[in-house]
Amino acid sequence: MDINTTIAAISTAKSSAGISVIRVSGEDAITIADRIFKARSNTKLCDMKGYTCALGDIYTDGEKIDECIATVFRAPHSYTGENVVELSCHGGVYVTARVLRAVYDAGAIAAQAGEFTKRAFFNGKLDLIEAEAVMDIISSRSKASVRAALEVKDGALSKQIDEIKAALLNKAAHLNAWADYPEEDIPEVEGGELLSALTVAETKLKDIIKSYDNGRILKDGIDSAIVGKPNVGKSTLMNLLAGYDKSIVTSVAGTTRDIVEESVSLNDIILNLSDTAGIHEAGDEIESIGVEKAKKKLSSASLILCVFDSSNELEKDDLDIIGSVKNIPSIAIINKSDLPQKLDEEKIKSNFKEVIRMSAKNSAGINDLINAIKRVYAVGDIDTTHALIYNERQRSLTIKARNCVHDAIEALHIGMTFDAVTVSIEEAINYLCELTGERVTDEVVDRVFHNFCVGK
Ligand SMILES: Nc1nc2c(ncn2[C@@H]2O[C@H](COP(=O)(O)OP(=O)(O)OP(=O)(O)O)[C@@H](O)[C@H]2O)c(=O)[nH]1
Ligand SMILES: [Mg+2]
Repeated sequence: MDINTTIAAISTAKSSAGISVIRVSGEDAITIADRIFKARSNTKLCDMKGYTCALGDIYTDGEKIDECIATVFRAPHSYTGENVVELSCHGGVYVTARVLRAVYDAGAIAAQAGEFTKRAFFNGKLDLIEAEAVMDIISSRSKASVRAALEVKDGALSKQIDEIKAALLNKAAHLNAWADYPEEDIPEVEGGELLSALTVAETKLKDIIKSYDNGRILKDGIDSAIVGKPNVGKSTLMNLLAGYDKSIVTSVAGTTRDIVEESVSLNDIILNLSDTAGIHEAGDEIESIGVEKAKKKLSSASLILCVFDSSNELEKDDLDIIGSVKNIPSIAIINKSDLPQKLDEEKIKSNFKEVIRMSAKNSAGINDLINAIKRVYAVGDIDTTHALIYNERQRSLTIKARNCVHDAIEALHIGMTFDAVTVSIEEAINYLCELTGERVTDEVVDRVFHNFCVGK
């Protein structure tokens, strides 16, 4: 990436819309925009202050191609930290592409995927964790995950990491000074104090590592299988949660043969649902393949929505299914509550922590189900104002840093020299610097921005 160039890209979705934004960033952004933009007030963009805008038209070869609003941002007060002009033009796919072409012809070059955010990183506007959060905000599918990603973007996680790093740096500096300059009047390193500082750092790192599971739940959702014997209403439940007819529903037992998948967002939680074939002694080959697939899904899912038909008595197939979900987080759904009830619920209640009654056909009981899922996964307890780590890169570096702090604590415990302790603390600091991007290779930076879209 050549940071001296001026780049441009369409920053909004490439489809017909009310407006589209073309973002131009780099030292020459304002000069380039002035070559094609004529303000109705005749003001030149280069004479405008940052955070101001003008209404005008875009011209190419003397031909007016669109009217637009140009907003000027002056370095360093912009998203990238560079001069930026955002041209908000009409959102037609063709007209937007023409305006972008005009910007290229005036001297800008095409931005790479994630290049605006990459420049923001190189210009110190964001650290690597905050840059990753930008992508998380864009890809968020639930209110809670946006909230959590915004916290990270605003620096909540970086602040915690910086605090841990500062405490470790403080100790490493003291240890080094004390070892390297014995003739100076440097106060002796006190083992107890060092140990307690390291223990605090380790606890904080452990808490951050623990937040990963919550981060994954909020971001990627919970893999959930809808299981039960045939005809209990699994597909009806699937359709209710999906909000449309995803699965085929009939009164014939054995309707669903294959796995039907859909990802749904319910308030603060995302469920990656799999509707499965009714589990029982299958009559034909096709059905038995479906039943095998259902059993496999049952054993791999993170959450089981186990459906029972309350208008019928409990049968052996139901009991077998109850037996196979024993060690998996499960919710018993006693369906068809609108019909005369024949099911003895006691057997179910004694096997499930969460039992809810619903009528999937009449959309009754869905809130009880959502609340039960939240209780099973303690989603309501996830503190989205407390920074969560979201990805493997962050998790593995935090674990490595924590292991080094742990090694330092062990070294102290077994009475090793302070030199050995210092080495482990410095290693932990290096991992934390890599986490925030202070010390990081180009390869890592490229990997982080690899998944970004063009225009961001
Ligand atoms: N009265 C009533 N009928 C329901 C309810 N839920 C589902 N049904 C009916 O039960 C029948 C079976 O529903 P499905 O959703 O296809 O059941 P399934 O468990 O997916 O069945 P298979 O795919 O065959 O295993 C259909 O006729 C549904 O309309 C309910 O809450 N109340
Ligand atoms: Mg079905």
